[in-house]
Amino acid sequence: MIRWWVSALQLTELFVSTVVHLLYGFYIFSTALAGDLSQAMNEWFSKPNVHAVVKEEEETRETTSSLTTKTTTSVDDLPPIVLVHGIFGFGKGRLGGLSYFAGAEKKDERVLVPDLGSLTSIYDRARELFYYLKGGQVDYGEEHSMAYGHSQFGRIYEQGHYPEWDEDHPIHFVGHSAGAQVVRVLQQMLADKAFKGYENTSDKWVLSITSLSGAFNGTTRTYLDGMQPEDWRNMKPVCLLQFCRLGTIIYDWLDIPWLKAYYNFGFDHFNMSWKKMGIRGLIDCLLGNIGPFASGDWILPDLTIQGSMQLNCHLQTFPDTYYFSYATKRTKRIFGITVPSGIFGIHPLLFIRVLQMSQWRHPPDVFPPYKGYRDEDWQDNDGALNTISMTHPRIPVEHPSHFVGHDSECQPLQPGIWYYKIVEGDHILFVVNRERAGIQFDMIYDSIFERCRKYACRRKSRQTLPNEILQ
Ligand SMILES: *[C@@H]1O[C@H](CO)[C@@H](O)[C@H](O)[C@H]1NC(C)=O
Ligand SMILES: *[C@@H]1O[C@H](CO)[C@@H](O)[C@H](O)[C@H]1NC(C)=O
Ligand SMILES: CC(=O)N[C@H]1CO[C@H](CO)[C@@H](O)[C@@H]1O
Repeated sequence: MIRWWVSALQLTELFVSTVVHLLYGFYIFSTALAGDLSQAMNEWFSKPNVHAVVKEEEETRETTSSLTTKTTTSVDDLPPIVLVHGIFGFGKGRLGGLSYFAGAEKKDERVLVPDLGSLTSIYDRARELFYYLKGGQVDYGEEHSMAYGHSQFGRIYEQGHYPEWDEDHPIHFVGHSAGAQVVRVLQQMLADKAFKGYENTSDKWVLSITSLSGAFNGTTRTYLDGMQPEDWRNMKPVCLLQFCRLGTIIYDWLDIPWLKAYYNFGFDHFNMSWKKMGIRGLIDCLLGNIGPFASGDWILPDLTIQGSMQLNCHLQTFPDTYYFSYATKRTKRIFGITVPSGIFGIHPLLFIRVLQMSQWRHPPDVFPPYKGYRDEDWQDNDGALNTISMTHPRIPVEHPSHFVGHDSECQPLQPGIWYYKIVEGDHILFVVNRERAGIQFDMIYDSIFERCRKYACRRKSRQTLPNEILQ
């Protein structure tokens, strides 16, 4: 009787959490869509004689010419700032032109917003990002693609978005959530000279990395959503992520062109469309014999604590790159218990997620992810990631870091150290919907872009170091 009661409870919990998560996803996109629509309306009404669809390139050119009159450097000399999205994210041109970064890309003359697939693994995203910038056909690497059962070659970028990219033309990266880890992996690949035909790559191709709620140490959210703490590459048989898996497989198999142009999970290199694998392949995929979810080459395993540790083992913090990180937190401690900090200014669905994560306990019968793991360390969170994971890379080894209470504390900014701030806010405060963050939105992005522009050229700045370049 008790046993029956328990499983009924578990089922109810599963049902409730599924509904909550679906609504949460829906919430993100609906607020974003609403924001986008109202923006489109504004543009429509404020510029009645301009064609409704203004090409972004034209816009950039306009600002370019107005800028060149003001300053002596032309926009083409500025290092691009590349905004890298996280899980379920998307780049420029998806979802009807919606902006994942809530329009922050308009704050600077030279910003790129690549589209790296919303559920693909961190490794695959990093490979993709390289070719997006350099141009050419994405090469996932022979060894990796054999190991994970996907094609070695992927999408073709006819034209790179920054083909001159090299040590003398380095780039600033800003990553949100998993995007921050993607950039670290890419920098390591550059240092390891991991791109065939590009033997000259080095860590110095990256001028700075700024992380917004970056996923460095993994998140307990993955276990709450269904990854197994004891077997982190696999999901529980019944869980929220299973719905996500089924949905993705069917979406990719149906392969409806306009739908995929609108939104893409990024698994094209797994050949999951009906044309390529037929009914049999679909069944094999659904049964978990083939595909990204079977081999573990997708984003969720990379976001578990164990998966992050495995990635971090190979990732360095480099001495010539500037690192900055904004960790978000929506919890506080009262009488030794971690609880969400207030119910105002947070969406009820996010509130539930924050609460869930603050109550997470590692199952006592399962080996902890690392020696010295404590639940208390992982209770502060922003609804998607644990705050401890976002400040700087910590496991298995801690990287140099410096907590910034006030901006004046990091003068002058040194390369090779992770400067971090802790910001009161939830995980999606700085993406999708600009209105939610209010004035904080502009403050954060303005300071990021300003910092990037101050460190525009490493070579020149080297000569003027140490005291001239301040933030
Ligand atoms: C996927 O299909 C392409 C041809 O469309 C083929 O070259 C490639 O080898 C296939 N990959 C896998 C993993 O089957
Ligand atoms: C690699 O860099 C060296 C100097 O740093 C340069 O002489 C050489 O041409 C570069 N090779 C390629 C393929 O870009
Ligand atoms: C939360 C946290 O920091 N988790 C671990 C990250 O890495 C450090 C260093 O190994 C551990 O001490 C932390 O407990």
